[in-house]
Amino acid sequence: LNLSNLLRDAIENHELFLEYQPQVDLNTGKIIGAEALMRWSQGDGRLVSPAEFIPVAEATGLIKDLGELGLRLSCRELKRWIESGYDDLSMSVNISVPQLHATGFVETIEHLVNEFRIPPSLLKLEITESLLMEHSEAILNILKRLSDFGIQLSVDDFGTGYSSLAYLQDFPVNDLKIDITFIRNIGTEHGNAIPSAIIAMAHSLHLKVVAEGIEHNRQREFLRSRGCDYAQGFLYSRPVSGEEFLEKCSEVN
Ligand code: G
Ligand code: G
Ligand code: MN
Ligand code: NA
Repeated sequence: LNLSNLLRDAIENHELFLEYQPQVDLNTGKIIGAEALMRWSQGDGRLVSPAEFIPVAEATGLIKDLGELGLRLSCRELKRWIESGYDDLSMSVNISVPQLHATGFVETIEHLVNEFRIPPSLLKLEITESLLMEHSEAILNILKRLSDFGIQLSVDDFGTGYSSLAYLQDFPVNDLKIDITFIRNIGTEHGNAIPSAIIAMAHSLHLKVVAEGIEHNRQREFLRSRGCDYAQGFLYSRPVSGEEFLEKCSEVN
């Protein structure tokens, strides 16, 4: 019984679901959307981390089905939020590199947006720096088609890869997510320099900045002082169910 077979069954047995971690406007404190994070609750109730099962899905080709499931659940939930009266919350979905390369990716996105009748601008795809580093025409083409369709694009884990600064101007991305490792170092001797530089650079390229993994008030205050746009982290909320997410919106927004 290897993880790959278990995962295949898990997709069919509906053991996979999403949690939503709120993203907050650093100035107003209002919730502007959420990042969808996949969860696997096995038959016996044991939780397996996506850090464990996503790489398995990528290696075995299951990522296409798993990715489509994640996108479908995200769009369905986003539709729910709109119907609950929150018509400007964004939904960020993590996309892995082989998923984006698989045939029909753009068509799948277009199909889901049309099926659920959601504004494409509310759907945000998180791609990693390494994808931009490939700097291939095929990827540029896919990202342009998504962008032309109105989908937002976000660079996840920004700053952890090789420098993709030169490529940023060529890709139609909307925002950068400063990686958690840099947020952790805020307040240490040299720890403020990198987040400050990323924010300044992003703004001069007209990109928005999301800081992820905020756990402490001093991190929030520092990022706010530097003009960072959005924040995500345990200080605000852990990833929660769709219902809990809407409850939080009704408290804060
Ligand atoms: O939620 P944490 O929640 O533990 O996520 C661990 C890792 O799994 C992160 O790198 C996150 O981006 C990734 N991840 C979570 N959900 C998904 C998903 O639906 N698709 C992909 N490709 N990665 C995901
Ligand atoms: O790779 P990606 O950025 O998608 O990963 C998101 C991961 O970050 C998820 O595992 C999520 O649970 C985790 N996360 C979100 N907020 C915090 C936080 O404040 N602290 C820590 N340690 N992890 C966080
Ligand atoms: Mn992410
Ligand atoms: Na990240």
